[in-house]
Amino acid sequence: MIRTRTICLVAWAIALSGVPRGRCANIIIVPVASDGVHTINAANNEIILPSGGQRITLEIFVDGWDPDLDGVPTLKGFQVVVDSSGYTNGVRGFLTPTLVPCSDDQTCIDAFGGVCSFLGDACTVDSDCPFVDVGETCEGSRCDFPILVGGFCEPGFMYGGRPDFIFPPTRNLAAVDLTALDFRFASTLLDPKDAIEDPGTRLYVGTLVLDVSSDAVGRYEVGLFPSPDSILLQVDNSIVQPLNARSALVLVPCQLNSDCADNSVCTTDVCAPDGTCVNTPNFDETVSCCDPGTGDLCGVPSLVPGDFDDDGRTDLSDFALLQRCFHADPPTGECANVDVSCNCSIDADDVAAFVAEIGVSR
Ligand SMILES: [Ca+2]
Ligand SMILES: [Ca+2]
Ligand SMILES: [Ca+2]
Ligand SMILES: [Ca+2]
Repeated sequence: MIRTRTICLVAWAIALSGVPRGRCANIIIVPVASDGVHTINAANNEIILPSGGQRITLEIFVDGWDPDLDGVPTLKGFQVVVDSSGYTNGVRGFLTPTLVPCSDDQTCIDAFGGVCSFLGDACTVDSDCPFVDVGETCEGSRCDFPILVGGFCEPGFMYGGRPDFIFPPTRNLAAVDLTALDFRFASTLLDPKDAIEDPGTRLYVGTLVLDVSSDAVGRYEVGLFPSPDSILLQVDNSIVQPLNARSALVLVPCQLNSDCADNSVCTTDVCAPDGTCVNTPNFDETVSCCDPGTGDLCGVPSLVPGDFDDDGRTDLSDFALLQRCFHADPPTGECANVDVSCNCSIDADDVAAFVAEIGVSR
């Protein structure tokens, strides 16, 4: 993410004269609404909720694929992939796609916005449109989640009827893949001659509806994967580079230090004046690890995480030691520095942490 931004800034710096400053291809997900009390800090791209238990709406936009606005290149397709890894980034609670039970599309339009009408390219036979009436067409969330089964309104959708929707609604092939939590929004124009000039403003590509759990405290991130997961496709089939991706933030501020409890006695939990939690280790991480349940100290951290034999590489010889030490709780002797997650237990979390370090040489 940071690397992408840097390239983008360099591109601006090179294109010094005659070019609108600060323009670059962007995808951004913006918090726009909540069904409860909230404020939106646009500068931080953050929605602030006094408490969890709310349904929030976020919208995805793209812009900037033609920085000098001279009509070249034009855009004929896109794919934007949501990064859900920050849905659990708070101290407690989580974000999750909103599930609204439904038996027809109108329920979903009522819940999430959009419009149903009897105009346009409506379905003509019942089997084509199990959740709407023959002759009806709906733009927005459909009663089609899980995909093709229905039962819930799609929590990720494109509302093609919006005036700022990127492509002419009847002249593009659009789909939102909701089969994984990293929702994937994609569309391509049916006729390349319709390719879109950069208007110099943000254009809408999709909507995401999330529930903030009632116990939520802390700051969560709703990310977008940069290139190559997300792409803007030019009419000549080349990909716009660089592509800057900007996340939305969801903050449920803490009120008390007890709001920041992280189930570890190895950290001191403080609610900072700005409503964010700070969980500071209360032991010296450079000399020992700590059991979060008891506070007992154990072992020693490896100088480089995963490089247990300290030869500068994290490789299979280190993995062999990790296998020998599995369930050595607390780790001692040759296992003393094998506790990658530093919680006085050698288990699956250490394997995951180790795998993340494989092949890293410093
Ligand atoms: Ca241009
Ligand atoms: Ca703690
Ligand atoms: Ca090693
Ligand atoms: Ca561990």
